[in-house]
Amino acid sequence: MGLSCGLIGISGCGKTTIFNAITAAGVSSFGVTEMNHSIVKVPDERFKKLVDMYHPRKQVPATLDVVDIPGLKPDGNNSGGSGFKQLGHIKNVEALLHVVRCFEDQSVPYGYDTVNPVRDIETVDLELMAADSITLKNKIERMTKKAKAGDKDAAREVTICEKVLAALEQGIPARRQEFTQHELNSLYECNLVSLKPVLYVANVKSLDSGNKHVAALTGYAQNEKADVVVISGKDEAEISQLASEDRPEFLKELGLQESSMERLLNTANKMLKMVTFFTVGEDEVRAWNCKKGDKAPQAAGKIHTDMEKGFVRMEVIHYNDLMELGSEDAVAKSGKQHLEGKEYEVQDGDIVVVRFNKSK
Ligand SMILES: Nc1nc2c(ncn2[C@@H]2O[C@H](COP(=O)(O)OP(=O)(O)O)[C@@H](O)[C@H]2O)c(=O)[nH]1
Ligand SMILES: [Mg+2]
Repeated sequence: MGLSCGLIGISGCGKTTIFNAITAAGVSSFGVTEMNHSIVKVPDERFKKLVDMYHPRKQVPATLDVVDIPGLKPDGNNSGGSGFKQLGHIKNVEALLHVVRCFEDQSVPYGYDTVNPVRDIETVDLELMAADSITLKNKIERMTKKAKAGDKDAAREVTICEKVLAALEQGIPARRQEFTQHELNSLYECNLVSLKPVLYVANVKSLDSGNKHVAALTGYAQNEKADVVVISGKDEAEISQLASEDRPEFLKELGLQESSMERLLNTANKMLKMVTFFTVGEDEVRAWNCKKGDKAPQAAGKIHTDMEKGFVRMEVIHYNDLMELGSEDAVAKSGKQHLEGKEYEVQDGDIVVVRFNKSK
């Protein structure tokens, strides 16, 4: 399963347009209430090279789930947690691509008279925080009852939730609060939406430098150590509809080396600390994703749950060594193949074989 990202932002900021640019889906921009969903292949040079080397019968690149979550309409009445009717969809994604309108165009309807990225981000964050407040209050209520019955763990959970709630009430989204690992574990089941990592997408009319809205957004994002990707949504959505061989020329005209999708995905992968590893062979070359720090059995579990349960060991060579030395045999002879156990952290570019006991 791929990683999932949700496009969020105020109605009219360009989410659907950017969804089209990323997925080349060609979805109508005016179906405001429709939720669009697409699975996109993550572009990866290494994957292509492995396919060239093995000529497998089947090739499966890593994928990313992209969801276009219908937005928030600013009507001055959005602070009660009701703006995002689609909140459930936000709960289901692992990362948020927050699209921020940075283009001025009176002809494109928008809830506000002016363009103001910081105001827009704060409006959306208020919504996310309102939803989290409800989640936390519910948990506090449940845990308080247990605590009264003498459950010490529940009492500690109440303390943690109250701390987060107090900070939310001061306007600090959970992702900007500091937590110990213990606190994070305790909050895990709450699935707080304001804790999800955010990548800001500045939607501009043209990629010329000197857009003051982009500058404001970038300044804001720096404060929370978030990344910003600048996209000319409309132009790139149009380019994504062209035949793939024609796209590079038009991208070049915009002054771009790679498409917005590639820039977005690369930045999102970095933000989410994703690790790509591979399985190779004549049958199949396949790319997999896990999180940085995942141990070998967890990573093997992405391939098959049996591999996690019955994990014995992992045989690993690195992509770079394979490319440098030309074959698996050569890598093995050079002593660069290694056998790893349950404590091994899978590295980006690892090519693995999992040995495991089949469950009965
Ligand atoms: N001028 C201009 N219009 C854009 C740009 N991006 C999107 N739009 C237009 O803005 C309108 C709203 O975009 P849409 O993607 O539907 O926004 P959503 O409500 O966030 O999904 C559409 O009419 C788009 O054509 C842009 O970069 N420049
Ligand atoms: Mg839309």
